[in-house]
Amino acid sequence: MTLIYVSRKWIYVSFIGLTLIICGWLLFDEKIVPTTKVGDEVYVINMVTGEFKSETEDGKEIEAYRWDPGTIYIPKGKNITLSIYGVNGKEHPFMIEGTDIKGNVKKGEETLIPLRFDEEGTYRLICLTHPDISHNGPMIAYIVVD
Ligand SMILES: [Cu+2]
Repeated sequence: MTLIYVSRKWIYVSFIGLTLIICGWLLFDEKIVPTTKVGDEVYVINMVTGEFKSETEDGKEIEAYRWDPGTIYIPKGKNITLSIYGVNGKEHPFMIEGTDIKGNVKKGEETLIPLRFDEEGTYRLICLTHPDISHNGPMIAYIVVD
């Protein structure tokens, strides 16, 4: 009789313990998925690195690396994430004019850049390897904030 009572008690304790573990796991699991949070918008702008290639009439090969799209629009004071996926070109170290933002985009890798501009204007995203025509550019994108 005593033995049966103890095992029942043990079953209840185990059941409650297991329920707590499952609930805890579900709560923890929800916390590590930030995009499911209600009211917390995640605004991502996607960009890739591209390349234009051509040949002149005298047989000279010309090329220009590009950020694609070349112009993006961001509302003033809004937190966004700029995602840049490296497709063409081995790597593109970059800076955003008028900010401290610097980084690098490598082939086959996604670079995520958190952005927020509190002042209106046009900010240039410049590849430091391909900044102008003489360096296989201009690899410049325009970030329009309004
Ligand atoms: Cu580049």
